[in-house]
Amino acid sequence: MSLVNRILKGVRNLTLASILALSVGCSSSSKVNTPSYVPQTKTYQEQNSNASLENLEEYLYSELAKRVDVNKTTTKPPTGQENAVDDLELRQNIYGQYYLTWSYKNVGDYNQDGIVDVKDVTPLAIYFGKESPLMPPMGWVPGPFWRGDWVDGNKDGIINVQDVTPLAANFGNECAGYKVQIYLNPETPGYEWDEIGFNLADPGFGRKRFWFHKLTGETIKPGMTFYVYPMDSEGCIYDTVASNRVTVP
Ligand SMILES: [Ca+2]
Ligand SMILES: [Ca+2]
Repeated sequence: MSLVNRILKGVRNLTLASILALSVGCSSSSKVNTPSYVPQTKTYQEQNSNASLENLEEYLYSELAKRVDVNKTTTKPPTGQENAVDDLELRQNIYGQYYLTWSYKNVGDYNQDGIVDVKDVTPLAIYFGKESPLMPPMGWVPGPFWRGDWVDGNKDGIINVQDVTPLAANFGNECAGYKVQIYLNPETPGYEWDEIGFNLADPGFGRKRFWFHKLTGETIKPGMTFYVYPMDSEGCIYDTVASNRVTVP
């Protein structure tokens, strides 16, 4: 079934009863007629027992039906403050050469493939009911490189059906990489220095990470300031928000 048809089906299913039933992970159609609000205090096990990929997908389509213009198929880069990089760092390697590094941010892209779409429901089903940030693999210590919160779209500390809403709100957002911008000094306007493609992101074991090594000792001077913007596949950064800035000491 095409996305448009699934969304239209979502419209047909968009009744108060069905939303309430799905919002508590109810998979039985017989329960749709007797919805009841279950507060956040419901245990993780109870929520997990009712979470299915199908239920989450249907809830997503219902959410999309309320938001998406089904005739509009264009993508756009991740916009807004919630998608702005906030951990850009300027570091030096053992040879004294500077490089930039930052974490990938694209709310709703739960499978971290660069685009927010229906495939991002699958990680929700996998991690459903778990606390966020998710624990790193055995032997890894939580730290700046481990930001296991990429599936927790609403940042409430738990992976559940409420993380469908941020997915729907950002549906279609595409991050094809980042543009690296620079201020030569505080008195001059910033301009585009270079860019890095999404395919070069380090998958790691948690949130994807970018490492930008195209800074050379000859050109990097004290006072230079760097920041990054997410871009879509057309290089568009319209309405995106710049990262934090880092300055060469
Ligand atoms: Ca995705
Ligand atoms: Ca959440």
